[in-house]
Amino acid sequence: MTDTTQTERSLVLVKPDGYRRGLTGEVLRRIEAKGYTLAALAVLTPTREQLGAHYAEHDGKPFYEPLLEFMSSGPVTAAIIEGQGCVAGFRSLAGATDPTGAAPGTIRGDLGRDWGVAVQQNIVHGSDARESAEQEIAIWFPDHA
Ligand code: DAT
Ligand code: MG
Repeated sequence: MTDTTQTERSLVLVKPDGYRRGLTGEVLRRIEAKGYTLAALAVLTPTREQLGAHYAEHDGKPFYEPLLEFMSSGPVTAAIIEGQGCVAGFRSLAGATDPTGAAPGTIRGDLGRDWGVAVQQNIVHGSDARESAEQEIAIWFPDHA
């Protein structure tokens, strides 16, 4: 079980589709409304190097190249969020990977849909474990690693 006595961090990205659609504020609003703290915030267009490190686990999969192409197509908003249980908590706020079937009430369920590219444009990324969160923070916010 998660150790709830220890504050943890997670790495959130509002992906290029979310940024382009002006949904950064809505995503940050939901994070703050849940009670998590914004510890760092940046708008940047990801480099190939950052994306290669961030999505290393998917290297070789059929969707890897299109994913990197999409993720480098424009600015993203990157955030470090903080709070007990925030890694699992943000995954819960984000909803299932495929926005078509993601539950209503979640970011992906309320705001995402299939735009002809299946699950690719699903608005947000959130770390899936404490360890990956710390690895991802080092990629996007080396000053906060
Ligand atoms: P998540 O973002 O929910 O952690 P993931 O780590 O399995 O999901 O995949 C990373 C991203 O890659 C995901 O947000 C969208 C894209 N992706 C995953 N599976 C895909 C698929 N079958 N086809 C196209 N894109 C996919
Ligand atoms: Mg993932």
